[in-house]
Amino acid sequence: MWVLASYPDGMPVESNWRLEQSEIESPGDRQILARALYLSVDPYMRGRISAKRGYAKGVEIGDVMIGGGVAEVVESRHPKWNAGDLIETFGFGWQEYSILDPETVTRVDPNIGPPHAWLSYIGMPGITAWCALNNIGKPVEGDTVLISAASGAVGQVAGQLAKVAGCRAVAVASTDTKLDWCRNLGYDIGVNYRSASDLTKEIAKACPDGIDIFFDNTAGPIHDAAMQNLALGARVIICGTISLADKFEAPDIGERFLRQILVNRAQVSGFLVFDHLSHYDTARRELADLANNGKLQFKTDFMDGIESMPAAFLKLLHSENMGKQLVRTEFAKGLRE
Ligand code: NAP
Ligand code: FER
Repeated sequence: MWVLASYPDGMPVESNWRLEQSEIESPGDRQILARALYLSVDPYMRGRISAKRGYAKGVEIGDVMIGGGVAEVVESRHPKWNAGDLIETFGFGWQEYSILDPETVTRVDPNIGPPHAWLSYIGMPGITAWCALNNIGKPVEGDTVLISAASGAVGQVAGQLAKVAGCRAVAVASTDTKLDWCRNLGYDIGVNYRSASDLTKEIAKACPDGIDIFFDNTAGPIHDAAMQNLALGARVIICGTISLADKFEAPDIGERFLRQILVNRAQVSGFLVFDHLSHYDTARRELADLANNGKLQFKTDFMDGIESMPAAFLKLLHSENMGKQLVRTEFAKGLRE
């Protein structure tokens, strides 16, 4: 199991975690013991290991690192669960075995999608894309939707859902390879934020009628450039702030966009997927239908072995993942991917 060894000072590094061995314990009454098949690494984890954060859900030094996973039940002391059942839970932790309270887990039905997909396009990231776009963005046919981290777990789905809604989808990503993948997914055009000499102008060129929905996964300079290209009545979804990963503890100082918001009567909304629990089933069903009908493509980036957890997480913060980053354990051998 990986425990938090120290809080990061700026950008997290591998030595912020420590790999420890421990005995596999037995489940208590009405509990289950499960072994990991796939473990998820997600950008939100940066916030949970911030020394500054000090809020209840943060990870303490010496605690097992938090994280979601898809796992197989190996022992059950709960009447509704049997060895061999597959589960998905947000509360698995960076470890191979976990004792869980079944009230906190979702049953994985492999007929809806392959087990790993429950952590990606029919799991938290896909549901984030669905809820943020539909419930906050409220797309209208013909809208221009600009999406940052466009080739990532959330971005891939958001771009394709924008196209399903009849919108023009504009990708922002770090490399031309990622932008080529976005074009493959159906995005109309892409902007490489690293090679652009003037990002505000590049976005203006890609969005000649302005941005109706800005699906912001990054904050930082991409946010600054997009905010200067809003259309009348724009909806700005603040979904993620990953570009701040190396300065999480410092105030986010930069330009202000109150004039742009006022003049365009734009709405800026913070989004958290956990506020949308009542939409999870609908979102999952729609995403699974699209995928099963060949209308939703998705790339997953697998690393193997529990030892890879910190490295896999750091790939996200350094833009090195190609699609949803997961860690696969030896127990996942033979599963449909
Ligand atoms: P992801 O996009 O698969 O991976 C992270 C991506 O962030 C990287 O591949 C990289 O893409 C981009 N990135 C990293 N550093 C950056 C920087 N300095 N500037 C610009 N882009 C940078 O991860 P994900 O799971 O789909 O999450 C995407 C965003 O959604 C995150 O901000 C996450 O916190 C947010 N999210 C929010 C919720 C919620 O409920 N609010 C739920 C899930 C996810 P490039 O190669 O394009 O740079
Ligand atoms: C995320 C970014 C931020 C995320 C959650 C948060 C689930 C915020 C969590 C909190 O403050 O409770 O990607 O994904």
